[in-house]
Amino acid sequence: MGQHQRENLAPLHLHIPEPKFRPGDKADFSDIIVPEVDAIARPDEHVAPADIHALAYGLVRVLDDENAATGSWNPGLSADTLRLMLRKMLTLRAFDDRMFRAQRQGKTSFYMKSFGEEATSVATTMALHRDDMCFPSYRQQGILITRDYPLVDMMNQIYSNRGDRLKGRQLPIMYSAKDYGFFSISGNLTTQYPQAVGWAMASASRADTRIAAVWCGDGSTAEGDFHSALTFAAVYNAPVIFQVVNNQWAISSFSGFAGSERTTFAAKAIGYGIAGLRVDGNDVLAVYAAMQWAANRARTNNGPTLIEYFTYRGEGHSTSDDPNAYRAAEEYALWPLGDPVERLKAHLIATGEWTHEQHEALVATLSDEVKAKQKEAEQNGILGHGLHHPFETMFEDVFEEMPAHLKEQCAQMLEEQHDKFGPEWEAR
Ligand SMILES: Cc1ncc(C[n+]2csc(CCOP(=O)(O)OP(=O)(O)O)c2C)c(N)n1
Ligand SMILES: [Mg+2]
Repeated sequence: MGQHQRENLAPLHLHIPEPKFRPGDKADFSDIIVPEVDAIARPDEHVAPADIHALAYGLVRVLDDENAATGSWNPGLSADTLRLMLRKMLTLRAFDDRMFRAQRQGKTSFYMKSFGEEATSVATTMALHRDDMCFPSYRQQGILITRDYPLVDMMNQIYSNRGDRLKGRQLPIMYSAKDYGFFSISGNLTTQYPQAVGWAMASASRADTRIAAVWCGDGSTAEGDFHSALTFAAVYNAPVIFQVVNNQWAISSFSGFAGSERTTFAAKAIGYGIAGLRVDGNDVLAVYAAMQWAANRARTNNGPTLIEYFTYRGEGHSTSDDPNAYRAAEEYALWPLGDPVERLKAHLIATGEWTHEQHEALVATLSDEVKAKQKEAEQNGILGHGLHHPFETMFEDVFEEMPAHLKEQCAQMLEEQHDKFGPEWEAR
């Protein structure tokens, strides 16, 4: 009973979002509208944001139901480029599988896969220039793989071993690679959004030619940082591309808690007066085309774009999660937009540029390659086996000259280690 209730008025109540399907239910996605390819044709890259509101509610597609590439958004990529895209996505899948298993084997404490979302990191990176700056979330390892970052270095970071370029200072998978245009991943959701805008504004204020691209999840759009970033970018017309990987879930919360029952994520662009595109995130060609369109706009001072990739998180949130506890089984198999790798494969086979045999052979080769890299990385150590950066390095790299109080603390730590583990530990 409310404290201030008037008898002649209906009591107020809140709406609490509830996902449509729970464990034990059979998922039914028949209410998801998948428009025809080219339902809205590709507009000129210099179009005013106010003239393309419909694109924020539509779904940019290139691969049709038979996996033929059609329509005005078709980026017309060569078969070689498409095979490279396929290779990168398969490498990512092989890498994810090995590292997930490594966590289960106790070789690391944590891992996050990107199964089902591979197009949103691989195809987007291929549409950018190599020197454009990426501000990823934790599920865009595909950027590093696409930019040929060494897999062994990624694994060293996951194992926090003595080869880890980040010296064990970051949670596994939170890479940082400045020389690859890959900003340090932060566990604090959406902090990368204002950082990307700041970087893009700096690039423009220096009359540079590089642009910034930033990724976050559907759930992350509920963070204040998302909105202040969009405001800054709109005000200053910053050369930045905002991407929302709408994989339907934020750990165990479905996208409704971030507002998906009310509008699309792409439509948030409209309120800020910037361009917004909603894209089939499992269609590599549509993802590439959207990023290319947005990048061309940003590069020609036509301002920021917000792209929503409509996709599905095929597996658990992380190795610490079990989606069987909160969502219906087989949701991924029933997802109406299919699987990004399977669709590209089918497209290449249909156009005579690929065969099932070639595909199987490539999957096997990549699996062997990743396994070999894993062996190499494990020479540098795995979790709990002692081969990590020396403890004293945790005090380094903050101050140019280590202040006296840190020197003292470091010495005290070494002394305590000595007392606890003795000379054996020191000899390592
Ligand atoms: C500021 C902040 N709040 C909460 C968390 C805990 N958290 C980590 S991941 C996550 C879900 C994010 O979901 P989404 O943005 O959809 O990305 P996805 O995991 O689906 O890729 C949450 C709530 C966090 N890391 N940081
Ligand atoms: Mg999500």
